[in-house]
Amino acid sequence: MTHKGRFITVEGTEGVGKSTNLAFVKQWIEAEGHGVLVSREPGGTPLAEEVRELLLAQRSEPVDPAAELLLVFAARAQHLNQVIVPALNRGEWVLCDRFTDATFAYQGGGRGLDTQLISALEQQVQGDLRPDLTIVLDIEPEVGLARAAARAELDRFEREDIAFFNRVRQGYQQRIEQAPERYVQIDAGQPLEAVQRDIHQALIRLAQSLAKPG
Ligand code: Z5A
Repeated sequence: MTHKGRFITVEGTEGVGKSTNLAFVKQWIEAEGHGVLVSREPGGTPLAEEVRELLLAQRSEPVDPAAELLLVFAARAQHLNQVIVPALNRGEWVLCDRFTDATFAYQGGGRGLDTQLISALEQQVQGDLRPDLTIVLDIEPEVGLARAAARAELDRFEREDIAFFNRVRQGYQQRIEQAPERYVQIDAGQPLEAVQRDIHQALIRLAQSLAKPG
């Protein structure tokens, strides 16, 4: 699949600062003179936002990991085809709060599902579409959870134990090791100013690579 716009995703464990830094990346893209569409996963369309509510709601019935995985990809298929691909085809940049790396990290690492199954669904739903750049904000899960807990009522994922989030964090590490050229990992435990300085450097490198002929 070829597209004219660029696709940037921001990832990490809970409370790592994705929302805070998404605004910073959006400003940079606009300053570079590009139109930008900001979205999130799960979500990004009315139907996909309904699926998000299903996924995040605290419930007494245990949620089967395979059911969780398929709901995530159901929302993604809708989001991709209704929002992301049309925006990229219009030449806009798409900036997304989480995408399929979160599925590898949460459903693969956290829940222990087979990553080959996740790869098969990724190929089925996305074809060859992958982000041009993924910013992975990395933090000790304890620190991120404390930030998230200070802010709002915990959702179904945020109630998981530290071992779960350590596996999620490892899941992100494995993704980075498999295709390091697509990722930039940033120490999100630093003061915000230092985090944004590092993100800015990564964006400059992306702009330089896009400016190269071929
Ligand atoms: N999920 C999944 O399982 N599989 C999938 O494929 C996908 C998702 C796509 C919803 O995601 C859930 O969906 C998610 C995984 C699952 N698990 N949960 N929960 P979400 O992205 O909506 O949820 P989240 O990870 O909890 O995001 P969040 O709570 O919005 O956190 P955040 O955006 O990363 O953090 P923030 O709001 O920008 O910052 C948190 C606080 O820290 C805030 O008060 C900031 O002011 C503060 N902050 C930020 N940076 C700093 C620094 N550097 N220093 C100090 N304080 C800071």
